[in-house]
Amino acid sequence: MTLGEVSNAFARCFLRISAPAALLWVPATAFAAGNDRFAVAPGGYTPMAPTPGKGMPIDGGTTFQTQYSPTGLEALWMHDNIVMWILVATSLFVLGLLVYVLLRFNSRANPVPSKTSHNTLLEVVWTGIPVLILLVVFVPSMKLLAHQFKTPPKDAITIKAIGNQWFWTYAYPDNGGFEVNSNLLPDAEADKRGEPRQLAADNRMVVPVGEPIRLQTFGADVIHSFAVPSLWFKLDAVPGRVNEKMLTIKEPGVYYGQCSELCGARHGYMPIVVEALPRPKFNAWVMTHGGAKIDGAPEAPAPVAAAAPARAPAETGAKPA
Ligand SMILES: [Cu+2]
Repeated sequence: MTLGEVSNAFARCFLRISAPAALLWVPATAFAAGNDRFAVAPGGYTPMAPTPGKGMPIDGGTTFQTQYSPTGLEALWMHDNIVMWILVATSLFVLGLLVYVLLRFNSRANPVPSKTSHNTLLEVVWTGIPVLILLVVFVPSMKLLAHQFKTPPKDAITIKAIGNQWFWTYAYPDNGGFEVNSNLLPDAEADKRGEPRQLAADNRMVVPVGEPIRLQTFGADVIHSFAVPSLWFKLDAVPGRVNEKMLTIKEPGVYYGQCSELCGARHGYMPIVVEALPRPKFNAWVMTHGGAKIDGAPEAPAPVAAAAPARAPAETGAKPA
């Protein structure tokens, strides 16, 4: 860890020390109630312009990206307020001991070494204190793990991210089953659209904001990994198995990530772009695809057995007007 990272983490610690974890953990909100769930914003879909610095790496950045998911906030809080303090204190303590030993027990200062080989009290202390430290880390870790792998509610929307060599496919089984292929945008095109180079994609994974999403990952050929740092989300996409994790995004926005498992020659060129939109706008995007339907919307009633087909004008002898 560089000095910059340590000082950055300290700065964040002071900013956030007063915020208890309980306040940062926001349970996945329920769906937009009633008609909002099925509302379709007028005007179709226009890709959202990214906010500079949000959901993407920043120049000179040395630490975690700002988080936009409940688990991300919880994990970052734990890092800043628990793990980082323990890490710094332990490092300084060990460094202090080393310096003390170097100065106090070198051959000049201490020509006749002690022959002590056991000290029961010391041994109990240096075993007991690390155990206590591990317990302090264990409790919030397990809570975080449980939150990260909480089962999504039954009516959560399912979205599949399929890793291919070397692009992503996003499937929407609850929305009629359409699929979207997502390929890297060339640098010039990314510049033109005001998106970060090497991270922009031609088609995005569009999702509803503030709702639990059942995100499933698959590998079509080799192992890939679906990872978006600003959402604290990383899940391997493995051939022959389904991995699943709940994702809730707190704010509308464009969030960038990359495949995070070495998957071959163009591993570095399969970015992930998640665009979180309010429900009506998400529905509008869904409806731009052929055969799409809004998830949870009642199926159209089956057509009633058709009456005898009308006879063609030629058969009835009628003349067209
Ligand atoms: Cu990959």
